[in-house]
Amino acid sequence: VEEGFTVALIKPNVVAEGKTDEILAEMKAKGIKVIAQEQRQLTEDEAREFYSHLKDEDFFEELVKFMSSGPSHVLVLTKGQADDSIIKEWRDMLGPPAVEDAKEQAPESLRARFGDAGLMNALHGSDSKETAARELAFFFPHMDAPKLHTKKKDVQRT
Ligand code: YYY
Ligand code: MG
Repeated sequence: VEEGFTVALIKPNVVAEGKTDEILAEMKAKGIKVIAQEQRQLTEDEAREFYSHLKDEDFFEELVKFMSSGPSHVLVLTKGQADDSIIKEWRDMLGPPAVEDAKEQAPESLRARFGDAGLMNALHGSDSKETAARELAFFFPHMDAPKLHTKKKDVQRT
């Protein structure tokens, strides 16, 4: 990949609340560009696969139900930089995973501002370069990561 990227999800609670455009505007204000995006409702099986690393957690089934409860907005994000700094930058914008912690520790963060409670933390961001590549393949299988540049005419750009 010539430009570092991360995979973000605006989760079903936020899409249902009609906050998608507001969050897209915040991304733009921070200089983040959207390489690809799609509104998509995960099936329970897809949610299980997406969060398969959490399958032994006691909250797993609840997480699967929530993530498949309505459409999510799936995004591939970049700042056009060659390195992977967008991964950490986006996660810093998200704040801590638990909404209660986000409100206490990072009140300006997106999870503090858009999260509901607990699991319903509004947004996802890939946690590493490897995860970003796996998640890109999961959501946009035609966008083979090393060929991102040559394939981008295939996907919606904003
Ligand atoms: O990557 P991130 O979303 O920040 O956290 P993960 O540890 O990957 O957890 C994924 C997902 O699971 C999180 O967004 C909410 C939920 N979750 C939870 O409800 N309770 C926890 N103790 C940990 C995670
Ligand atoms: Mg994670």
